[in-house]
Amino acid sequence: MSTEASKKAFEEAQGLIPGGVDSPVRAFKSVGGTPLFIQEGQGGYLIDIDGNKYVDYVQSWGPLIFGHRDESIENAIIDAVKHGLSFGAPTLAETELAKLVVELFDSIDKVRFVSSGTEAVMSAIRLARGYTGRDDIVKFTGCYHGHSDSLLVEAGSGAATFGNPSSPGVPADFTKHTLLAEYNNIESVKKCFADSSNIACVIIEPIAGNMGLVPADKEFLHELRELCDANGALLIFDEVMSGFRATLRGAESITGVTPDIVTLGKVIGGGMPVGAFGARAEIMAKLSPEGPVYQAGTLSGNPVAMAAGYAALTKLKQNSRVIDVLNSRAARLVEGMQTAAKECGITMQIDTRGSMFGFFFNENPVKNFHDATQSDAKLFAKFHAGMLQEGYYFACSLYETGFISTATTDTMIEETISASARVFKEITNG
Ligand code: HOZ
Repeated sequence: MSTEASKKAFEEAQGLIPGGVDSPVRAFKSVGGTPLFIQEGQGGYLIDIDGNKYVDYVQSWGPLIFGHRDESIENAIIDAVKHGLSFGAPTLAETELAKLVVELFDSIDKVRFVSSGTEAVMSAIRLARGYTGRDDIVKFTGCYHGHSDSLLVEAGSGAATFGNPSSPGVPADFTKHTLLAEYNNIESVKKCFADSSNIACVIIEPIAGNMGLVPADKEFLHELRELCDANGALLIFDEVMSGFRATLRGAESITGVTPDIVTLGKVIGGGMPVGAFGARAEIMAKLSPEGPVYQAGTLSGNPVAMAAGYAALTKLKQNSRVIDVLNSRAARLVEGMQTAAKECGITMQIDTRGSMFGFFFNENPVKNFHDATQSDAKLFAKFHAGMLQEGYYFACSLYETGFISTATTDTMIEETISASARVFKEITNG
């Protein structure tokens, strides 16, 4: 398989764009090799500019639950484009998408649309601070909530991939208000509350996807809720990644824990740039222009993006069993790979939530970021390179989650498992 065109394109891009990419994790740095430049997507497949075809387990890092070029989403976009790209004024499309979100999430009475997950979370934190009149926030090591200043502290995703989970350029004065706790460890949260009586909110990915896939224990989330209530702090569920992927009605519907604010992204835009944050009316009333907490955006609620998101969520709602079907397929995928690995003496930890899947080359269960860092990164890099050669495109970092779409067929899954068996044999023989 030749990737010459991608190599050349990467060289040129590196001279013009830092690292040749517009988002660090895409650079393939932790797995080696050259990032593939993509020509097009077709359902469950990606085709690179050398003409190689891959089964796509990244799906644009989550948004494409119906795969590439889903007909109904594509048609909705084309239709919206014909009416104009952007107005900077309200459209009916925003209200329609808002209705869907409010209907699906019990905890949300009102929602505001923005253009990215980072923006959604940054705004949600400001809202929590404005609502409580407090400054401190608690976040968990290994959780990633976008790249805004106060959240880029011990973060997962690309930040963890490159070993700089806290970034230069973020003043210490900003991050002194960010208290850190350990995922799935309630004692560490209690300590934060003991250390500060000024905590506005605790923010968590209830299904962490940015240190690999590491779901929170139910009891832990219940205890977190109780601690927040006892201390007058808000609980924010960051579901930018897990929203509409792990389950249709949010982590709250499968954990029984109701957050105060939810942040959304990825699937909610159907592949277009959309983020959102929502909460009960009393909290959202603090947001400008109803209240004093300021937040704004020229392209917020963009009509083309709203149309794509509405088409995606409508299709999901109409086919509500889809997430269960995808969960069985995702489970078959990781179980099959785990068995293939075991036959070669390799231990894999696996998990799925809906159409999200995760695996670690690790002897022990992974419950937090520290556990994740104990995984075999070299083996992951070899596995990634081997699978790419076989025509399977997995996330190029062990600190990311895998995604399947409705276009990922059972046959594709079985073929992936067989390919993984070949790759494991090659790795262990070589
Ligand atoms: N932080 C994103 C996934 N967790 C990566 C996005 C991208 O590089 O496109």
